[in-house]
Amino acid sequence: MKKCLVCDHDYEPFMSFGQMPIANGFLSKENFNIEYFFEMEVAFCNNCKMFQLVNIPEREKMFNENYAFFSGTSKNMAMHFEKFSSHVLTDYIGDKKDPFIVEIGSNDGIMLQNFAKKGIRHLGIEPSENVAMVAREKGINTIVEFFDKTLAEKIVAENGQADAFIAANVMCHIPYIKSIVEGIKYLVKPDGIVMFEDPYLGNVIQQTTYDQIYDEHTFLYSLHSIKYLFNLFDLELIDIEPQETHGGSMRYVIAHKGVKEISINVSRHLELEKELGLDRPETYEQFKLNCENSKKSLLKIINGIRKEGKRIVGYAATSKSTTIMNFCGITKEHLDYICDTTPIKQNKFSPGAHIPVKPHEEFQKDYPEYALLFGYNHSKEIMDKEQAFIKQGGKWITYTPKIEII
Ligand code: DWN
Ligand code: SAH
Ligand code: ZN
Repeated sequence: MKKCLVCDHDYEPFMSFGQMPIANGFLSKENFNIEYFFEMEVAFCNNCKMFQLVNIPEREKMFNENYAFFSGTSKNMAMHFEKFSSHVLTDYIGDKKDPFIVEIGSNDGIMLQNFAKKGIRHLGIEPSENVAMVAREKGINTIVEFFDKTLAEKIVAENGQADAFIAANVMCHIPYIKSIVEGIKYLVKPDGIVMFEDPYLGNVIQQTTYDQIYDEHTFLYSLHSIKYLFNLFDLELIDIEPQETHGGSMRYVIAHKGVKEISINVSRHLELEKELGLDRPETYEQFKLNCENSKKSLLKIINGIRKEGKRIVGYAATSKSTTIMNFCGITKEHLDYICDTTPIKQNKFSPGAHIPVKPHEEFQKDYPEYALLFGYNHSKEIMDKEQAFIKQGGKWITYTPKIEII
């Protein structure tokens, strides 16, 4: 019997995606034979309603000085975080004197640059040294550490408590989440605010975007599970704001219990989650079937094109694509290569499937007939810049929101 990471109840995994590599572990040929794999099983805890991975690789295997994801690769995400920052300042900081903002998973500074530019006191906590250095070069105060309760105590001793604790796409990455929430409780001022966003379980279930499941994503949160988790430490969910980023995310606003007014949005959305069945195990049994059907349909399209002898290139070597390729058994027989704008990924091979990753220029030099859109969460940004591919007859294969050729 396995135990829930949040409430310690026993659970049974409801599905295995099979052997998976490190999603951002792009590698060279010499390292093929020492590549690390783990069995990617998922479970739903019917007590605290947390959706979670069963086996989780050591954190240093994922987050280290060779971390391959640089947040700054998307212009639209930079705009998104500019709005996030203004929202924090306007609606939650107001005219507070000398506010102090703490962000975890601050990566290359895509969020904190907006506070730094305004001369606002800030601190980024980012364990992946290479991305943290990019932030430091931009003048953003960053420490190369993993956040937890112990680090929270150190930060408070050195800087005092924070007015705002913010995070994007990192709270769901941390199996020792209880130590994080305990740290937040200690770090944030009595009238302070916690605001974070992560891919939303509701979107994953509704759109069968199972590619949001990979080593880094220990949890997929819902209002139900977040409410339970923060309540353990006398913190409460006071508002939520659905987001379109990363294929559907949820932003959670949290405060110390009893201090701030709770928006009607919270109870309304909890009801919606019940209608969706996010609080019931049967939903996940159905999700499993949906994942298997999605795999079959995608392979049918890809195999059909390959039978005609036409070429397919993967577009954007996202972490999510690691799950798609390894679960569906997509290999270099299917994709010539994957194009991506991130230098550290280029001229290496994709994790597990070992498909070459090439610079974006390669794609523009010699268009294939089809491109498999792994970066669907950036589709607007990508479509805008790939007008020439489309005009000369290039087609996209998409697997969300629908499996189709467009
Ligand atoms: O949760 C996470 C999110 C925030 O970022 C992390 N665990 C890891 C990462 O997930 P991802 O790799 O799935 O994120 P993206 O933003 O979907 O990946 C973008 C990738 O696509 C990068 O490798 C850059 C590439 N890209 C590209 O080649 N051309 C992106 C854009 C916008 C483009 O035009
Ligand atoms: N916030 C950025 C980056 C998300 S990727 C964005 O939304 O684009 C997740 C980041 O969290 C990685 O840079 C990783 O190194 C970092 N991370 C992982 N565990 C962490 C921890 N315990 N404390 C702080 N950051 C952590
Ligand atoms: Zn639980």
